[in-house]
Formats: sequence, structure tokens, C-alpha cells
Amino acid sequence: MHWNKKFECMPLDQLKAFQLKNLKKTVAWVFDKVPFYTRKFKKLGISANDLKHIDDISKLPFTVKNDLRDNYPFGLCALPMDDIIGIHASSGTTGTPITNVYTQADLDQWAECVARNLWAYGVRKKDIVQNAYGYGLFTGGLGLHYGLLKIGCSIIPTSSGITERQVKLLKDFKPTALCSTPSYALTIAEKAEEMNIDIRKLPLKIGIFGAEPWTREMCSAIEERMGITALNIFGLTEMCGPGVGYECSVGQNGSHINEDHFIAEILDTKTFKPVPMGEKGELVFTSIQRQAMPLIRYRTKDITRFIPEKCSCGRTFVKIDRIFGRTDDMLIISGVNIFPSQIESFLFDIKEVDPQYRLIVRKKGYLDKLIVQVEARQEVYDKGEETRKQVEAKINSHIKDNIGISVDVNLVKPKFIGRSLGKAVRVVDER
Ligand code: DLL
Repeated sequence: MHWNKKFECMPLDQLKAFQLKNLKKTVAWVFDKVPFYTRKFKKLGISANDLKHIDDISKLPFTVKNDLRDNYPFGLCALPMDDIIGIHASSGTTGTPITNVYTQADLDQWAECVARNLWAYGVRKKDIVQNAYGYGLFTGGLGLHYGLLKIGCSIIPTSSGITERQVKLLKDFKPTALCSTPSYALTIAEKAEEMNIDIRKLPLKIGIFGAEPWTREMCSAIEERMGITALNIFGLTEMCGPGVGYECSVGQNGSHINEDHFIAEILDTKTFKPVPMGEKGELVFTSIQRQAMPLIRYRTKDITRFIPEKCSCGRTFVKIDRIFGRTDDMLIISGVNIFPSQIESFLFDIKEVDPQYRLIVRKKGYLDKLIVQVEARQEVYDKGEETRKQVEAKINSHIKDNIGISVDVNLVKPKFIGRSLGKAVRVVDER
């Protein structure tokens, strides 16, 4: 059940002591090696010796995405490039890409973290695993690959895309697990239906999905359509990639953080002080075992909460809830804060639509207007204009009843919205 019981189930006092020891080591390391941190620490007059207790982490400065951009590509690297054997980068769709670099030891740790995830999902050596995360600069493909190698599974490295071939391989190679983004899993499910292949009758049993926010409702829809258990994998390029957090076998309700590698904090988005246990805030990570590019108090922009209850799986690692959204994806419409995931969960209540949607934000006079574009089911679409208008009104009133704002609903024909091969683009900001 546990890949590395010593750490995953470490008594809390020992875990905290281990974290403090490695935090001090990391702070001393970056102070010495990374001019960006030398300057920051000197300015605050702080060094590793000031860390007496794990809560002293709050004395340390934050690192934000712009710091990584300003130091693009390798300005935060603690070692000469001779020692670097791997380089990854985020897609950079919202600006200059951010990079991460790895020594051999960093890659080994990453593989260890991902292997823990896979093991918790029930993946074993005998499994055949189709890895449809993009291979390349994106950390998804290779990150999962390293973890799968460590377990010794048979890996089908399809990468993302060529969806018809993904379905063919599910049928011919009979993998027992599939790794992809949840939105791409839906694209695969849809293609299989078009090809008259019932994935539910294939040996596939485990889905390893992450890299984008997805709701509980989306999870159930994929499970139902593919006849699998869909498990959540969490991570970000800045820490290593996938493998930072993972669901265990208990109730699919929250992801354990690999706390011997990453210290997680959840902070109030205005005061940057820790929120009370169980309340939502911004997730902040410090990597405490990395060599090439450890980051101190990296603000992820992801909004979630710690789950206060102890997990019965035996792991002592703290659990985070699903990611509700990112602060930079949050829409403010008529003064109301909305995350795309909220709209997603409402759409799943409407049986006349498929879970393919986009949120378009447009200026209407001085006001921002939210347009929810969602695909009708074929049989609903075929009933004509009158029915479509009724469904639009139904969605509008469902959203209004729940979050109190009126949106424009635009019911479109099936397949109207472009399909995701990786991370789905949910928000189109036309302002
Ligand atoms: O998405 C790493 C990854 C690859 C994770 C494969 C899981 C599987 P980035 O491209 O840097 O790295 O994007 C990181 O994606 O800050 C979250 O906003 C979001 N994200 C990642 N995993 C999840 C998840 C990879 N399970 C950003 N649920 C993060 C919700 C997720 N959001």
C-alpha cells in the first residue's frame, strides 16, 4: 500500500524535525549559491541559523512566478550547467516560460515522488500503462515516465495527441492504466465512442489524471464513461512536475503532499498569513531536498485547503483538497468571484449538455459579462431552437440560484468547442 512507508507514514514529530533540518540546509544552500536569494536574505537580515522551528518558515521571503521570469532561463540555478542533466519548462502561454533544471539526484527524487503516487493508485510492476501526457518540455510525460520506470511497469509512451491511435492502442495493447489530463481523457472517451469501441469493456482500470483543475463531477463522469477509477495527481514545474501530491485509496478525497520533499503552506491571499486549518487560501511550496533549483516559499496561485482529518490510509503527510482554481483564473463578474470549476460543477447538473464548455468574458458597456458556452447533447440539439432556448434558461437560472449572478448561456452544437490534447483552455478573456 505504501511505496516508502518510512517517509509516507513517518510520525509527525519526526517529520517536522526532518523538514526543519532540510529547510535549513536548503536555505543555506541557496544563500550561498543563488545571488537572487543571497540578496533577498541579506535584505531581510535572515539566514539558516534563524530557523529554530518549522513555523519559522514564515520569516522567509516569497518567490513568485515573475521572479522565475526575471531570471529566465537559468538565473535561479544553484549549480553550473555541467551538473545539470535535465531541463523542463512550462508552456509559457501566459508570458515568458518558466524553467526548471535537474541534477541526477533531482531526477531520482522526482521518480521516487511519482512512484509513491502510482503505488498509492494501485499501479504495480505487472501493469501496462499508456502515458498520454505530452513528452517534451512539459513535465507531465517524462515525470510520469520516470515514476513508471521506477516501478517497472510496461510503458506505452504515446504522448498526447493522435487520439484515434490512443484509442486503438487502448484496444490492442490492453493497458491497465492511462495517464493524461482529465480533459484529454474525455477527448479519448469521446473518440472511442465515435469509433464504436467501448472502453468500459477493455482491461483499463486506473486513470491517473491531473495538470489542470477538475471537479468531483468531472471525475465521476470520466469514471462512468471509461469504467475506471480516476485518481488525481498534482504537481507543478517549479517544484519538479507531477508527483508533488497524490490521492490515496481512501475515498478519493484529497491529495497527500510528499512532505519530506515539499513543505506546503496555505496562506490568506491578502495578508499572506496562514489560514485557520481547513480554510481556503493560496498554496505555497518550499522544496527542501532539491539541488539544482530549490525554491523558497513559492506562491503557486492555486487555491485549496488542507483537509484537517487524519487519513485512515496510514500516511501522515498532510492532504490538500482539489484545487478550486487559480487566482489568475478567477473571474470577477458583477462583484462576485467565480472560478471556472464552480461553473463546471453546475453544468454537470444539467443532463441536456455534455461537459465541454468555455467561459467567455466580454465587456458589455461598462460591465463585464460572462458567457457560458456549452455543448448540447446531440438529441437535445436536434430538437430545435425552442428546446435549446429552454435549456439555456435552465442553465442560467441554475447558476443564478447558486452564485447569484446572471450569465449569458450559449448552447452550441456537439463538437463545436475545440478538444483538448493537454490542458483545456476554459477561459477566453475578450476584454
Ligand atoms: O501540470 C505538472 C503535472 C503534470 C501535474 C502531470 C500533474 C500531472 P505545470 O504545467 O507547471 O505542471 O502546471 C502546474 O497546473 O499550479 C495547478 O494550477 C495545475 N495543476 C496541476 N495538477 C493539478 C491537479 C503540471 N491535479 C499547475 N488539479 C498547478 C488541479 C492542477 N490543478
